[in-house]
Amino acid sequence: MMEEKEQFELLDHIKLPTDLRKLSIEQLPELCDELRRDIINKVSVNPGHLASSLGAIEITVALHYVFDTPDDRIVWDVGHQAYGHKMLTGRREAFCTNRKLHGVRPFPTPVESEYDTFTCGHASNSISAALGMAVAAKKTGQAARHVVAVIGDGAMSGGLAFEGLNNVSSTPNDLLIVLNDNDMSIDRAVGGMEKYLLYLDTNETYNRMRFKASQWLHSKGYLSESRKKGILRLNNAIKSALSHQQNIFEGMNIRYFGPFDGHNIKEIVRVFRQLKEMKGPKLLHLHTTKGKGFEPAEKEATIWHAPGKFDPATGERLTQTNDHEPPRFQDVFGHTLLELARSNPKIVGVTPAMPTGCSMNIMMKEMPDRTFDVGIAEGHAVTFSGGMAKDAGAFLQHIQLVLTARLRQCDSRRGVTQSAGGPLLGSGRARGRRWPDASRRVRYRRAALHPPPHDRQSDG
Ligand SMILES: Cc1ncc(C[n+]2csc(CCOP(=O)(O)OP(=O)(O)O)c2C)c(N)n1
Repeated sequence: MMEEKEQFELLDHIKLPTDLRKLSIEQLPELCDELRRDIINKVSVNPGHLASSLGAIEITVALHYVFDTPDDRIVWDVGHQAYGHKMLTGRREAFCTNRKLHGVRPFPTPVESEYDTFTCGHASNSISAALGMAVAAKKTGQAARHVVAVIGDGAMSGGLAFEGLNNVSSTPNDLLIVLNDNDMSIDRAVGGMEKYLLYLDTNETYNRMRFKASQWLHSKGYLSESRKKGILRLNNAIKSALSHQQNIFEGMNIRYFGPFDGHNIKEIVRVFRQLKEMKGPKLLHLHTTKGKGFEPAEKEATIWHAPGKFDPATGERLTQTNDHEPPRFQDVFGHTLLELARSNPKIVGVTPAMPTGCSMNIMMKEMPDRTFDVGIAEGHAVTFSGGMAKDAGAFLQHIQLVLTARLRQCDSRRGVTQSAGGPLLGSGRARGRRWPDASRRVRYRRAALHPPPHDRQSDG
């Protein structure tokens, strides 16, 4: 299929965010539509991640509209939602080379652009990196610089994100954390944090009232920095009393705002402008739809996370069925795992947020009680498996991880396999040495795969 060269009234004139900032706020909804259509067209012929970028369009446009990028810093988490960001920051023409050798890289990286503030690829690191930048800005006399971390609800389930939040709460900084909450990881997001965010949504009226009240106090000059903390504490106490639950972010001295509609571009711009001027760490909770604006992706976000080629007009996926091709490594493993689990009741499956990507969904369907999606938490996945293996006498735990993300659990594996005594079996997917993004290259294969005793790993 030939790539369709659609003309765009606004987007065609935007080479860099400085062009975007010349538009009126009234023009932004149209720009968002154009950017969405352009991404859909381009990804349909040159496959990559789709649904996450479509869901983050308004956040992307609003950030570059309100903040003075690249001097202000936007730190993306994972980076698979940053196609809009790449298109608005000088890489639109070259985007047809996305994920190709020497082409545009799949995730943001400072090697490619000054607008890419940090190397992305693996989840949950944006808060830590952004906090480091916020502290560095103060140390280097650039106190006016704003730093924003953009993190998905899936990535927020990762331990590293919690470590970042913990440090944000105790280090003086003006960081803004944007929580892009679409209820999805690659598969449906899981875990206590996810349920907690859902609860926060249900307190929308309270949160809106509080935001308006704080705006009013601020405009009247009643909200001095010294008074803010006291008011925040009072707010928390009232909210906790009303809801019988503490706001986890505010409990950590990170001011919480939201949830707002993450597709209402005018509202997000307004909120960003207000938060930009606010001192201290704050978190803005935006509710978005993964795959927004492309019906098939909205309906089946997991498939459309990275759908391969497709027809943008009909939404039909153009998967090549070549009978001569060998089956995918992860599918062989998924079927084998199920077969083994049927004959050995001691086998369980543990996956850190990759049931579909690593084909553990095959076992999940038949044995939901013996499979565990633990969220984006590689270290936890391994240690949790070790605990089970030790006390439930399970001989074989099958943990599925993306190979390169396994580096996050190397240390855990050693401790676990020693105490569990029984074998752990891991499998993962990997890219080649020449893959255009460093986070997915298997340069560290040896470190990731070298097995401690009783630990067998394989990769494909
Ligand atoms: C450490 C690590 N584990 C697993 C992955 C695989 N992975 C890529 S994107 C993703 C889901 C991220 O969900 P979220 O942050 O909510 O973003 P969304 O796609 O929903 O916009 C996962 C699990 C990864 N990139 N890094």
